[in-house]
Amino acid sequence: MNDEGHYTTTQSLDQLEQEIAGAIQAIKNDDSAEAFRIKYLGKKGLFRSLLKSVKDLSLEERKTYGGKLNALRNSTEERFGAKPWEESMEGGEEECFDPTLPAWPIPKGSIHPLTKTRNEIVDILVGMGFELAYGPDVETDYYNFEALNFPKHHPARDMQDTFFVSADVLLRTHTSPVQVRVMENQKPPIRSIMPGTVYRNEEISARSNCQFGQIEGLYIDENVSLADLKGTLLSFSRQFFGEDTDIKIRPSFFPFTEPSLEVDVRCFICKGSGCSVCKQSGWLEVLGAGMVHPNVLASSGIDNEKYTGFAFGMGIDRIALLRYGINDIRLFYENDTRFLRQF
Ligand code: 2U9
Repeated sequence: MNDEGHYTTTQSLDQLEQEIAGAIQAIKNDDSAEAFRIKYLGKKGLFRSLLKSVKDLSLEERKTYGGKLNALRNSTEERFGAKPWEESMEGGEEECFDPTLPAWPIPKGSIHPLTKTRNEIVDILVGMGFELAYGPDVETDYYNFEALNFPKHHPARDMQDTFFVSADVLLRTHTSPVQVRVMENQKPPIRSIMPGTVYRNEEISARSNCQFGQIEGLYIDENVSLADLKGTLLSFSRQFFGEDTDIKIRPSFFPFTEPSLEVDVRCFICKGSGCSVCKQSGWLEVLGAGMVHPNVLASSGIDNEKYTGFAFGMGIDRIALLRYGINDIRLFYENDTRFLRQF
């Protein structure tokens, strides 16, 4: 039996009215609205076919049944035309707000591997009693070279290595000028560390960049000895690279320290047996250090008869490369989130 068969009596139209009310309430979007329209109000819809059959009824029935059917069709058109389903939508189906849905994940940033490495180094050194000091990236020749005992024609002063702003102004090539400023402004004992960016006019490659992060430390007091330096570096290396770390000290040269030395740590990847990170040597070169040159103390107004000091420096980028087993330093500066997301 088709639908019309159900609604051929005046009483059954009450039932139809209820059915229609429920069907309008169930409309949620444009597709279900169109389905409703076709079913009830369309050319081949229920009202059309019911109204067609009215002509076959008796005069009395036509009046009662026909009148009621017409009224129901009009009220249905009116209620459908008011589009009550749109009230629960804001600007269409796509924007319909359902507070029960799980929220979109909020993209989270992460700490940059260079920042992470720097923070870990700083935390260890601060824990050992060093205080932080900062200074300008744009320096004068005096603070970057002269006060640090660089002879007038030292190759590091060359245009090839240094970015000059003018004959006397340059981008610092190390963080040591900050230590000079600290020495000028403080009396010993001085225990300071200086993290910061330095600039060198070098060809950019997987191994070196024209800017990188550095941390230097300086300790000046009476009776500071090479043994204090060795103890400090061993303690730092064990805290940073692991408590079973061995260090190896080799002689070196820097204009601002005498004697100067370089420190290797036992490769923390292969534990000394040889791997690609340590180039089969079993050792990794991680920092430079030395006893502050008496000329450097004197030029910043510190009595070099009474005081001695040690200094050390390390490149943050190089340590981060080793630590995370990365083979190209440029990755740190490209800000590719596929790389950064891993830290
Ligand atoms: C003052 C006196 C002495 C700081 C030092 C080094 C040795 C050193 C390098 C490590 C890798 C630079 O980033 S790197 O290329 N640094 O080897 N730095 S001693 O000596 C100072 C600093 C300030 C007044």
